[in-house]
Amino acid sequence: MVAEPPKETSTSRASGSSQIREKHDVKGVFLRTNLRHILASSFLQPYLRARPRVRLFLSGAFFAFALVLLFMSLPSQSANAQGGNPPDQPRRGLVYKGLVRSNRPDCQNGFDVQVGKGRKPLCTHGPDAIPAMQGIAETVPPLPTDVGAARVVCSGDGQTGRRIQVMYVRAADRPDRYAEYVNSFQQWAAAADAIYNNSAKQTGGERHVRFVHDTNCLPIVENLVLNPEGDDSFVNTAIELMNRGYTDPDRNYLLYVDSEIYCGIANIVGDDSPLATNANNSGSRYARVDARCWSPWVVAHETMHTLGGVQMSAPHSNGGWHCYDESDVMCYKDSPTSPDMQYMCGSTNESLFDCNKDDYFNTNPARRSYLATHWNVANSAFLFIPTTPLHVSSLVTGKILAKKFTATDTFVRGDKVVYRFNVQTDAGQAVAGVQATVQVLRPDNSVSCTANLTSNTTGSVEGACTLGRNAPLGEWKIVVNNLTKAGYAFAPDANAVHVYTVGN
Ligand SMILES: [Ca+2]
Ligand SMILES: [Ca+2]
Ligand SMILES: [Ca+2]
Ligand SMILES: [Zn+2]
Repeated sequence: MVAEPPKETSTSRASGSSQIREKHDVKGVFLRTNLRHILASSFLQPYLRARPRVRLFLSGAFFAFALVLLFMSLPSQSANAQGGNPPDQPRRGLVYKGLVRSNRPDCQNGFDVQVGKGRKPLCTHGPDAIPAMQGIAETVPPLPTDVGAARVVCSGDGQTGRRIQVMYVRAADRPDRYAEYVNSFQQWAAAADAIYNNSAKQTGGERHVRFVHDTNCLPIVENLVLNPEGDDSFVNTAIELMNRGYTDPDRNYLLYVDSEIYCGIANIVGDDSPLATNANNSGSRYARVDARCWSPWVVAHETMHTLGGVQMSAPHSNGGWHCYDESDVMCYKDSPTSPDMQYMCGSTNESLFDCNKDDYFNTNPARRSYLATHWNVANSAFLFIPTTPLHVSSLVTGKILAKKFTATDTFVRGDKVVYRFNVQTDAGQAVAGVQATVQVLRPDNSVSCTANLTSNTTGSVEGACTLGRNAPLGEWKIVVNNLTKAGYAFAPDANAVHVYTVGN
């Protein structure tokens, strides 16, 4: 059957709709003719008689009333929704169980995660939908084992300070897949770290995630078993983790949860202060990534939330703790009412943070710009700029005889003890301009001399300490206590101490 184009002539009487069209199109008196007769004694009468301005008001009121009727009559798609939560869409990882619309100012447009009496609720923007690129409905398979790729950038002892603790979390009624996946968890963490660092490089900087790691720079993955209900909702997971002591303010927790409920969901707090006291600059926050979304991209997205991106005051905030200036890990249309995406950066930026570096991450923000005056995750205490380890080498003592340095470890009272050492990297490369703090200690470890010296162009440092007439006899020590230079860190070892003897 071929649809007939609507006729524009007054001869058409084929159907009611063409009749209305004809009258409306031809004469423009549609309301005054047919409908007025039909509705002559209806509730629309006052509307029809009213003046235009009142008519406008009445039509607005009628429209609103009709919307309410329409909404009430919907065969509740939102049967699962509670307290005005959006409808669940489990296939997309959108589950709102246990979340309560927040009215707290630091959780604007978000949800309270009510973690029990006497505890301040946590905040979340809600579940993140499975991204198109993830595009699967099952557990992500493990990666080929590659210890090299699983390493992260080492930071200090792997324990102290603000760090992200990686955890494998499963409910007691789920099979244990720790051994099968532990290397993959490390690899996804390391690849998420690359997203942070590649984003820093865009502004000439360097930033790595400070993970809890072992001496081989492999992130330590804790293996935690929850009650059977512990994985059922974000609030259950948070409560059980808190009850079990995962509340260290120096830790944010990256939870690889062996469940298919969510894609990812995480805590965030509304605090856009640029200061180190920003609430997002300390723990303990939870970033939960479920098995359908185990990937660097989702790990990067959820951990970024726990570090405070994207604040509602950001220039391109979409009003839901994300952004609309794509391409960007943190930007997506997270609700039908959020602004449409604007493609201001190329598609390669989809695996990088902050298109144009103006909303939440910039290692070098312009003076007075938004990120110079508001919370900038590049300044997070959970991130760090790696430093090159500096070592002391060839620390020796000696005397100057005939203007020449002669090495010796034996001295008498009144001697001028000259010491020398080199400053170098792990690779043995000399480093100039390093500030060195040196102490000369008596046999009882009391301080005889202290000096602040600087390495010369060949990385060499020289100092001296003269022995007094009453200098105690025995074993003395030269100790290099610190080496400082931007981009480097002192790595003390046995080479930083030298022992010599003072005798008669
Ligand atoms: Ca369960
Ligand atoms: Ca995006
Ligand atoms: Ca941006
Ligand atoms: Zn998100």
